[in-house]
Amino acid sequence: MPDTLMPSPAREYDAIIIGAGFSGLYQLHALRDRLGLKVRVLEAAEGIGGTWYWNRYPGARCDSESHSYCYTFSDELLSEWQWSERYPEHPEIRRYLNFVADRLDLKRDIQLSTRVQGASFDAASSRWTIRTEGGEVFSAQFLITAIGCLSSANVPKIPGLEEFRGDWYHTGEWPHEGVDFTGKRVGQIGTGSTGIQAAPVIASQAGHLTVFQRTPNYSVPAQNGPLSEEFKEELKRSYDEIKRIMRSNTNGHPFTIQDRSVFDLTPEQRTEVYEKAWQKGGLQFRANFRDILTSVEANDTAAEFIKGKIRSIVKDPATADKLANIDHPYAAKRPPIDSFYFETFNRENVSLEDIRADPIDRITPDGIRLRSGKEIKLDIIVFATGFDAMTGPFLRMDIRGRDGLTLAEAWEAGPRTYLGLGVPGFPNLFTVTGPGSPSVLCNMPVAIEQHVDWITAAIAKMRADGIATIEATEEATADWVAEGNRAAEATLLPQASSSWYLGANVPGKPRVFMPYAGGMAHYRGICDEVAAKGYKGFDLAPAMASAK
Ligand code: NA7
Repeated sequence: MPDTLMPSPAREYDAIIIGAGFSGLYQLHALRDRLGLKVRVLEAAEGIGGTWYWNRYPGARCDSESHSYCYTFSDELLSEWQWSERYPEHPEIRRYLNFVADRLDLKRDIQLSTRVQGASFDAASSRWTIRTEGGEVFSAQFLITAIGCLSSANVPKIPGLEEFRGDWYHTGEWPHEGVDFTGKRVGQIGTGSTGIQAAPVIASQAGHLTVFQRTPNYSVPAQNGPLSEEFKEELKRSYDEIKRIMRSNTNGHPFTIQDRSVFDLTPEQRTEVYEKAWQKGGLQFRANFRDILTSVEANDTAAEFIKGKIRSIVKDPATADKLANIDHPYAAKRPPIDSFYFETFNRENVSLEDIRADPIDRITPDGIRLRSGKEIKLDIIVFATGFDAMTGPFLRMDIRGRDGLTLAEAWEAGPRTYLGLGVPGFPNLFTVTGPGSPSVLCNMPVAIEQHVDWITAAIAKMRADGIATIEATEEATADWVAEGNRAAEATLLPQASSSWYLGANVPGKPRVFMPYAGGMAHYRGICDEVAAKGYKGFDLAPAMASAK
């Protein structure tokens, strides 16, 4: 290494955190302000916010309810911030994260516009060397990834894109100045949560919107709206109870899954329950029965109800057929919630192309041509095509553990972690909401707080006991991967063959169910037990013994 690239003393840290979204901000606060560590956050973007820095597409808002989509570790933060709507829109979430960063004086330790190119572990010093694309080098005992699960945009390699004469955008890298759709012919590829949020807003501005649908999707109305003063007052009174529910249930949301089977009710009673849930709106729809995600027969009742709704909303029967021709159980893919998505197809200026029946052949200079030869002329293409989820953000960096082992090699057949927190061969690397943890199956701030608290406690313990390295063992990792598969197989989640949970949306990606499906509360108990048993499943090595 040339001398100029040697880490200077000023660049020596106890911990380097990659990412300044929900995870990175809290991890910085926890390590710096609770443990007194010297910490730096490296963030690729020009501002903080993580997911919400990048996702500024029309209609982008969170599917978790605002009062649950925030930190709960500080009562002061909770009482000083007020959300305006049931589901927060992207600018409000950025305002919130900036409020937190200012309130906790975090920005002085966050280095923006700094993309990490790679990191390597040196067994002799038990430290990580972190390199940025700008050529800076940092050294730290701990490397903590707070890089988000959905931060690596997936732009499909459709032939001809480079010849397209119009403009194109990926929803996850949306221009800050916005896009003017007025009078434009817009093609939107993708009908996941993003596409379902974006289509109604784009349609309201565009000359014409064509939605290219590969896999039809369920959606339930969000029933979004401003929060009433009564609700805000009630919230103040009941926050302790809400926190308790969020931290003790399966999915980290402020509601519990009801302990009754679909078949405890008559068909008429069931329909009444679903109708009420539809009117109430939101992800809570799936929480009405305990067996929706475990029994195909139970799931069918919810699926049929939603398909019936689609047919009753969409006036053109052929379009309704295409939208309701859904091939997977309800909520086996991440279930979207929407504001007038199906209603959008009743507009004169909106059409739907079923690209499962007639796939995209190529992008032409003037639009998109389907295999049948039909060409749709377009001025703008919007890729609402999702992300290389969970592993993508890791593998676009060159992370090397012991003996030069790359993470790409270690994860060749899919991600292998212990608890989604550590990787064998990569000592002192902590992965906030990493693959193998509940992460995206949980309301994210709850999953993040649990991980940050666990990591912080582990580091505090290491410091107290003079431990230099912590490293997941191969054996514990193999057991955890098996447990992850068992937990997924106990649900209907793996049955959605096109799901990004399985990596199926990215050609060539190993098909492994990536998040832990055993439930957040259960997972929290496992993590607590691991810690209580002296970090069982991790090798802890004192300074001299850490160079294996
Ligand atoms: P998703 O849920 O991965 O959805 C992406 C959509 O794009 C989905 O309908 C895909 O169809 C479609 N897609 C992807 N690649 C292609 C190609 N090559 N051709 C046609 N259509 C394609 O991403 P989102 O951004 O909507 O949501 C991600 C998460 O963000 C969401 O689940 C929430 O957790 C928040 P497919 O289903 O693969 O057939």
